[in-house]
Amino acid sequence: MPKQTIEEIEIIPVAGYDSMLLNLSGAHTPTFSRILVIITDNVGREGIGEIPCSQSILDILDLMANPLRGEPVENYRSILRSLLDRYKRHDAGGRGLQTFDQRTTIHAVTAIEAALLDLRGKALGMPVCELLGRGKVRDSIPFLAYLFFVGDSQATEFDYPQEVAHPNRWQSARRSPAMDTNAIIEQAGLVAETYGFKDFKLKGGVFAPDKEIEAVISLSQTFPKARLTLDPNGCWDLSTALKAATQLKGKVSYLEDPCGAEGRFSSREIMAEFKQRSGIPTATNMVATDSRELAHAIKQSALDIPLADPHFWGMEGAVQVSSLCDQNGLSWGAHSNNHFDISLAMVSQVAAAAEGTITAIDTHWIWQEGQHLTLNPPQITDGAIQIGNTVGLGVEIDRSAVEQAHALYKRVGQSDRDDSLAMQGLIKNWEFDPKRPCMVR
Ligand code: GKR
Ligand code: MG
Repeated sequence: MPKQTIEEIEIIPVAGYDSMLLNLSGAHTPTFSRILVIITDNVGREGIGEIPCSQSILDILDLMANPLRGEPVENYRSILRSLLDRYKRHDAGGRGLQTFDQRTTIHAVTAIEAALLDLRGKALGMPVCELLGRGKVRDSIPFLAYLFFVGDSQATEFDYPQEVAHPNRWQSARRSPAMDTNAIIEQAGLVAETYGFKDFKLKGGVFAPDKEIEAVISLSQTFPKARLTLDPNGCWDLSTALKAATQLKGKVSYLEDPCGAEGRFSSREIMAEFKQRSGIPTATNMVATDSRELAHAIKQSALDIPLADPHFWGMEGAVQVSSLCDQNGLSWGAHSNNHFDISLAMVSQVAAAAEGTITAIDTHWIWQEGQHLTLNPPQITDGAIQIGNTVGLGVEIDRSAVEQAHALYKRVGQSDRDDSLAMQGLIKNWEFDPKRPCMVR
């Protein structure tokens, strides 16, 4: 049999529509951008990867792509290792202070990893999860309902999509403002009805802590059986987080990044103190984002649930985190940003191979569903995605949808995410402050 080799690599920035979702970084603009990497092998099979978009990732992918042509796909591990070694200096500054991870190399390499794993799986007739870690561990992947306060986009000059006439009750509601507890409860009800979620996460870092705590308490009363969490992205100081903990104990299953670095103390030291004094388990996508940070977090007992998003850990890297979790009595979870269906398939395959206990996986999909880039997007039913008999990532690219999403990207003309732009439409001259909720100015 001839070797499977890399024939062609396409790097395609794409955009999709979004709601005015509020978070510590500001407000989501009407569109979000992602990068697709499509690798074609010597018999014409296509492997796909999807990652967040930035100009620096696009530039580095251009550098990485050319030398890969003609390489055997089965050497994907050494290909990925040498790319990481060669370009790791670009990530030396870490993830940055925003709610989203701003590294370059790890994202670029993950896009190539996903596409190569997809190709390998297709050639071997097996799902990607069988190629990761110790193979498939589970078939059913639980996801959570990711609730957001939503700004009044009509009060700004930005042109957000309006879907009020959509036949689906959730999709007709998701672009409308949601600025108080009642609106969050309504959101939770609609997504639970549509997708069957049993877990809810509220994005905090928007209003003063009391208002967000009130919303979570109300969620716990309305959905007494649900697992709940709140994520203020580290903007509370330790004393605020501990006060919140007394009100939320018994109502949340864990708190995500309730606090962060403070004065002379590191984020992991403060999280450890919070965890010990509050007795509430902690999760993070901010303070344990690479092996060295994770090792410190484990040594200091700062953490119960590392949210090992494969987009910034790599797919195999995220599965390795799950083994570490299993050996250290932690649970594994994954973080998300706005994404299309290819990322949903990537995360599902990684979670299928994750060892030990996993917590329901984050996804922004509820805000995007309907904008598919594949012919067969994964479906969330009963709060979960079933792996079933997938081959590769289990999705096939929809070329015409990708063309349209690329045309939208070109029309928007913005590759890097900047939530301060739309936020300034709500609050004049608004500036990011990692220690102040975005509506508190
Ligand atoms: O989509 O606005 C957002 C979130 O705040 C995102 O940027 C975070 O990276 O979902 C993320 C989180 O869990 O922190
Ligand atoms: Mg988070």
